[in-house]
Amino acid sequence: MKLLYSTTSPFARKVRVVAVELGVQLEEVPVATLPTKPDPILAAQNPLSKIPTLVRDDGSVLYDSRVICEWLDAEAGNKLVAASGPARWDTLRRQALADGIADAAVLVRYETVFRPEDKRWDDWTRGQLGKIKAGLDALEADAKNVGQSFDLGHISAVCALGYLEFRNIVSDPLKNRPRLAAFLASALSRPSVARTMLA
Ligand SMILES: N[C@@H](CCC(=O)N[C@@H](CS)C(=O)NCC(=O)O)C(=O)O
Repeated sequence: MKLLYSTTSPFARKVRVVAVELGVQLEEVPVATLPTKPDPILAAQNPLSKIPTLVRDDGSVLYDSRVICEWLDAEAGNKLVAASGPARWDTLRRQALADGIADAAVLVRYETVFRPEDKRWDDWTRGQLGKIKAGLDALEADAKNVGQSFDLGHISAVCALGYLEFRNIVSDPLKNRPRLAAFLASALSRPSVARTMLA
């Protein structure tokens, strides 16, 4: 199976971490992802020209990190997302929270780096930064029982935090968030996390 990805994407990293956790081999194919200039290889597989996009061995395609991660996990027997019950919804809610932080962070980057300077909208950026701060506070409140489990929600949190630090979207997202700092330190000892650092 081929994963269309970039080494800088927090969403593609979710899939890469999940693949290592589940012991699934993916052929990683780097593609460019500027919203203003779709990569033709990516556009041919995904009408939205977004990564991650997974091309399965039979040629069929899955896209959006949530769909790809859930499919990989279902194939492996629900190791990272419970098949049903409260644990499933807790995991998926944490994934939505972490992905929402990453979405806001990617929007901040597009606004502050790629949008022409005279068209930038500070209130928009401030609004996205507000979502990131509130999201981080919620993750901190959530980060109980550090190191006891590592499911798709935790993986999503690692990838969102990694992106904030990698792109320096907010200064020191772990400051005054001790549980989140302990969670990330513990996650970094996992090969899946260490091997997929954004670059
Ligand atoms: N909800 C999507 C978000 C994917 C996403 O935003 N990917 C970005 C890169 S980090 C992208 O492909 N951007 C290119 C574009 O928007 O055209 C997911 O979870 O896969």
